[in-house]
Amino acid sequence: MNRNVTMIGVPMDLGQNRRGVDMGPSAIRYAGVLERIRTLGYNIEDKGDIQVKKETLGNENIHNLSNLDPVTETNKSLARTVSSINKEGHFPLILGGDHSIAIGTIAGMSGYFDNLGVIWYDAHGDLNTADTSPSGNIHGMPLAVSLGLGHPTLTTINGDFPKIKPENVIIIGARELDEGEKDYIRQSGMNVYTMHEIDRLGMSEVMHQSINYLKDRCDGVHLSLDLDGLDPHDAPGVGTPVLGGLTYRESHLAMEMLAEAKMVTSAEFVEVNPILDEKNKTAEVAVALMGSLFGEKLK
Ligand code: 6HN
Ligand code: MN
Ligand code: MN
Ligand code: MN
Repeated sequence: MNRNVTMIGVPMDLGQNRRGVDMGPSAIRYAGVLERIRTLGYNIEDKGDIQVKKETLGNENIHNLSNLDPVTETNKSLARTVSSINKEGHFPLILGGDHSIAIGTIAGMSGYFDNLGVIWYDAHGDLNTADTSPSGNIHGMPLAVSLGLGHPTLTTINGDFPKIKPENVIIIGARELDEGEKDYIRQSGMNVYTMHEIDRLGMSEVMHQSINYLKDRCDGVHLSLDLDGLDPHDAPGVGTPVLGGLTYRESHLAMEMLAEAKMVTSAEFVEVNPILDEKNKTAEVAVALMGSLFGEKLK
């Protein structure tokens, strides 16, 4: 993996309606992320936080899209920052914030790859558009937006084209999909390992298949890890917990196998909400998983 890592926090909580997830980057820093990754021999630099402009200009909910303006502005600036980290040849490590920030991260990455792969580690599909969303929360939409689906204000961030292709996406850990999301998955043929498949095959086989699949077709891979992919037992500090999730150990194994495969070119860890957490457990889990992703076991 790239030895030069640039870390950015995105204190965003406007993609959903539970306050506190904007403190995620601080909680992850406090849990010792810099030290953890530096110890593994990386040059990691913390570039601080992207500014989140909270003014909503009176447009709190346009077309079932809550806080569209500030979510758009923040993602534009994140996309620019991620793009410049790429230009420098560094690995972007993004700390959330709610999952709406994946819009900016992926938009910033996509220009550097012909076939960017995405591993979406999440209890949810985040494949809603304003038309299918039960909540109007943009954190339930970033994967759809990156595929070019949804409101043009979002899909045109960093260019008017789909940032990724459905066949280059693998969802891992899904167990709460809305009807519109299921329809999209069926018609696009997207690869989804729900908890059912993971129970049947085991995480080792799921990662083995995912890595082989992406290795053949992608020139870069972005890992978008929503902490609610884990079971709420192991990661309680999230806004939309869903029972029956991935364990701490399964998640480590997934990260370790990605480290061995040396294929990940950017990563984000999102949805850590310190207000809903037990001590700083979920942030600590995030940092431990980053340790594995950056090759702790290989040392
Ligand atoms: N996340 N599918 C639900 C919605 O409101 O669209 C939940 C989304 C959760 C999003 O956890 O990043
Ligand atoms: Mn450099
Ligand atoms: Mn989720
Ligand atoms: Mn998510």
